[in-house]
Amino acid sequence: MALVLYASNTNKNAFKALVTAEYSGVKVELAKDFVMGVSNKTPEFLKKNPIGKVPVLETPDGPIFESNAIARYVARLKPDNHLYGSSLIDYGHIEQWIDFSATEIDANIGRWLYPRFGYGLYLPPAEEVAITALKRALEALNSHLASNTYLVGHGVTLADIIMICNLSIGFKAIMTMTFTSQFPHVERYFWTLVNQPNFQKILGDVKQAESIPAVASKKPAQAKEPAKPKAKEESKKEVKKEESKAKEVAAEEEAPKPKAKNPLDLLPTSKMILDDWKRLYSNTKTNFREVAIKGFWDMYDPEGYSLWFCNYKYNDENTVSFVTLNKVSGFLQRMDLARKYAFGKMLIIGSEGPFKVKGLWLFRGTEIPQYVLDECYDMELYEWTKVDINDEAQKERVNQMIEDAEPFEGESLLDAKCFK
Ligand SMILES: N[C@@H](CCC(=O)N[C@@H](CS)C(=O)NCC(=O)O)C(=O)O
Repeated sequence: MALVLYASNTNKNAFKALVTAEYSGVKVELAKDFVMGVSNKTPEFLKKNPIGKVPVLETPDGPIFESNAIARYVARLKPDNHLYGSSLIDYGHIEQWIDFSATEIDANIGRWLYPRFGYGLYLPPAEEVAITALKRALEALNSHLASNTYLVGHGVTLADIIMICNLSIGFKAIMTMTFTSQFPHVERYFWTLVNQPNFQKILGDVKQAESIPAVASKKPAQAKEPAKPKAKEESKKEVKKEESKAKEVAAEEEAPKPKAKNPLDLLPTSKMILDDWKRLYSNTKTNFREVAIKGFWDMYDPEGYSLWFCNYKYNDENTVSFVTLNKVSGFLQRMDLARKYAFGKMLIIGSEGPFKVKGLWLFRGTEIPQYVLDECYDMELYEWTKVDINDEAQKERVNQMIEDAEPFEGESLLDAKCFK
């Protein structure tokens, strides 16, 4: 008889046990009629897991909660299961990677993703810390996978199952190709395993996130009023609300929504055509000041566009040239979402570290577009100052940045990158 697992059919934590069951020839099935947010709040369920979270596995000897513990139990149902390796040291390494996956990968993906989904407070510096920690973990994983097909030994183990399930929510919901391409061995490992029949059967076709989800809501949490006894109608409404919230949670990743028009497309028409400027910039090879810079100011429309200086907040960390250059390239890649509405120049300044990173950006609209601030996390890493075009000194600084003038503010340039 199959063991019953309480969870929705999109829950990556439940997938751990289900994939393990596939590899082990054990029967585990999802509880029928389970509704996330409702079924797991009943007194009956709370006896199985007092915290009311899923997954929970019902066994002949009682329930088990915590997805990794459940997956371990399922693996152990098969004696001498190859998922646990073939030696004590394999076992040690499998447990090592399971813990690494939980604490370094899953936790940091969650700290990045869930506040954006509105589960928890969204704080840009906290997000930055989570992304840095996740990158550190993925770099370590990437190095290991540079010379290993699997985490341990020469076949799939429980460590791979748990790692792939944890990575799956990241790949599906927030880790775009721009992000994961920094970790090519992790990409190869993930796509190879997730397409193995035993994973495919449970996870289905996995599609990588194309963009970083926008922050769901920035409203500060309201102080809760003391609970009042609810009228019958009101509590019915509450149940309905719970149910629809439950459905949202169960969906785990949102279904693609029809694309809303970018608010920048609704702005009054501007006399400045961004593509004309980008073309002029690219095609001007000589007399840059007289042709490109003059052309820029001739076409610049301060009502339809704005200019911004940016200054990296953590320049003292830019001690290694290629790391600094990669950081700026990553920023420009992530700005891809603004290609139709922006032009930028980024200067990496100095002949030796720490290098200064300063830039100039032209944005459609008189403010920095809100969706760029929300969706490109690098924006937080810079101080932004609006250019006062009535100030000749600031205008001259704009000119120097557009033309990569050297020396810039008394220093040579390590590099200049253009976003167009
Ligand atoms: N560490 C737990 C995490 C369980 C967990 O966070 N479950 C979520 C769904 S993926 C849940 O039940 N949330 C409902 C709630 O927080 O009430 C595990 O691995 O099983």
